[in-house]
Amino acid sequence: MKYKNILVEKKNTSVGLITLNRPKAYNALSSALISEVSDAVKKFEEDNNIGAIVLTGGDKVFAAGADIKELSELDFVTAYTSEYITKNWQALEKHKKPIIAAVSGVALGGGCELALMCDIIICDTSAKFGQPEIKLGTMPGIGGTQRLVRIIGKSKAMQMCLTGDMINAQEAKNYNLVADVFKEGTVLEEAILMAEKISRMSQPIVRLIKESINNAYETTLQAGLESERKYFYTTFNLEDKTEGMNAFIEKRKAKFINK
Ligand code: DAK
Repeated sequence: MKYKNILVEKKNTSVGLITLNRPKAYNALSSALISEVSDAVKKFEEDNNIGAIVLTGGDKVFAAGADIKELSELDFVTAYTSEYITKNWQALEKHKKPIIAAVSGVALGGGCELALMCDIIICDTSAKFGQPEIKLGTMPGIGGTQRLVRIIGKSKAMQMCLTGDMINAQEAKNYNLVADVFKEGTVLEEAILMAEKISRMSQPIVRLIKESINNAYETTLQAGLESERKYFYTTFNLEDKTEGMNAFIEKRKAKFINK
């Protein structure tokens, strides 16, 4: 697939970088753009050298949401029966490797929801998050009333979705929407460093941890603890577990082989 709406590259062989690239339209998430992101994510999934992905919109804007010009032409029957670009969004939800969203500027509507599908969100001080769909006479459709409320709580999620008001980077940090806020112009570099660090860990363990944390959203505490314990015992089958513990005892850096 030839990409027209995104830029894709590998950083230091182990990090997959996807940059949304429709700057004139504030990186509006057209069907074509989302299908390209989905394709790029799938290719990185198949690439054994890639340990983590960074998703960014560049240094001015993350994404201003779904493409309103495209949405304005949709009616209920077409949107519902064609499952309006749902499958392509799901590629991100189902991706097994960690995805870090590096946010500068606005992440609105589907842009905020896209960041919420990632495993870690970091941003710089220029970031603003919002669910302004109500101002367009519609509502969030891909996680804004579900993922957001689980992270920032009911009251703030209600306020954001019912007023359409944005929150800034510091508020996003206070509400645990983002893991960290960095100085303007440095978030991408920080995201790549973080992705590289994750890529140096044992990849089967990275995958188990991601799965286990995501399980916490889907299950009861007891069931989650039970499955976490089983995942933990599973790690004792790995050569990387022997290497990691020996390296600690021998006071050297572990060299993981992903086995
Ligand atoms: N779509 C299309 N074009 C957009 C856009 C968008 N979301 N946001 C900005 N643009 C375009 C503008 O039309 C303008 O284009 P030209 O007129 O120059 O051709 C250009 O970007 C610059 O925008 P402005 O002139 O408005 O620039 P400002 O700096 O004054 O304002 C802004 C920037 C980002 C605050 C403003 O543009 C804005 O409020 N944008 C709309 C934000 C918004 O309402 N987003 C929510 C969209 S609804 C689903 C999947 C996804 C979704 C739902 C379901 N399923 C799979 C089920 C998501 C829905 C949404 O996100």
